[in-house]
Amino acid sequence: MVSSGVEVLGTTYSTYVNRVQIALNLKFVDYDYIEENLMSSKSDLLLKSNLVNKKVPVLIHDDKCICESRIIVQYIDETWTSNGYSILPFDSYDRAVPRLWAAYFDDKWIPLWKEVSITEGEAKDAAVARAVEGLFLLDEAFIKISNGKAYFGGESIGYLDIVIGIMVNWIKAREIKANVKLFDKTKTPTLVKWAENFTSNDHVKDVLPSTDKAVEILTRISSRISSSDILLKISLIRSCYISVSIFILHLSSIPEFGSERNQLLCYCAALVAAASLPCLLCCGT
Ligand SMILES: N[C@@H](CCC(=O)N[C@@H](CS)C(=O)NCC(=O)O)C(=O)O
Repeated sequence: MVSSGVEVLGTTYSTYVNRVQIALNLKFVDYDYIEENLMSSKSDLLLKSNLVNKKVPVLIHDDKCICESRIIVQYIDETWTSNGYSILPFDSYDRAVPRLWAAYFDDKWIPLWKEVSITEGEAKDAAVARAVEGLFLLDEAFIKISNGKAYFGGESIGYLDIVIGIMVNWIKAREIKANVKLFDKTKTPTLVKWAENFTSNDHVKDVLPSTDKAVEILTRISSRISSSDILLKISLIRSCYISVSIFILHLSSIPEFGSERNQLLCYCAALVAAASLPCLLCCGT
């Protein structure tokens, strides 16, 4: 590793932070990791280094702060050009393609994945079908982009591998938790093979939590939420106020609040007459 005056503000088990860690590994850049405890108050360092949304990851390089995981990965690639290999291709069209699919993944697919975790019954079946359809699109994209090689980046891990790959074990964990099939060998065979290649890569395997660990974390989050850490009290009838609240919880990266919906609905039934809904219950208040 090359000593480089680099710090990463992160939080444990953040997929977005993992993107940055993998990119730094690929470039053999040494860095200091600073853990942010997002459950308590954010540090002054985080507040002043990410003025846009105060989220991790933040890369601090020679007193410059770079935010947003995808932007950070590109920054790393463009800054340490002589380390390792190029994460994004040189040709501008070849760069545009993985960027487009990365935007698709973050903006369109991740919300589908979250929907799988917060819906039940027919709504869940529909969410799973749409998520699988999304993976099918990615499988087709993989065939075109990878040119028959192991990764979206070709012979080695590239930008799109990093953006999507950090979710592999979480997707598998969600399959176990929600008893659904998302990575399907019959529907998306190349993507299933790619997922194996990615998670076993030396630059990646120590960064990502194992699937078992991810299951443990998802279980911990849902039991914490069902014991009323963060509950959105909702009525059976969805009002626009409730939709807005759910939307904001999604934006705030609180993906698990709805997974106990059945229980929530029972819990809320008693409240419907007494209180205005929605109402956010956070740590008992
Ligand atoms: N779009 C951002 C998302 C980063 C993000 O959501 N980070 C979460 C941790 S996984 C966070 O800092 N949450 C704190 C908050 O929402 O205030 C990125 O790609 O870096």
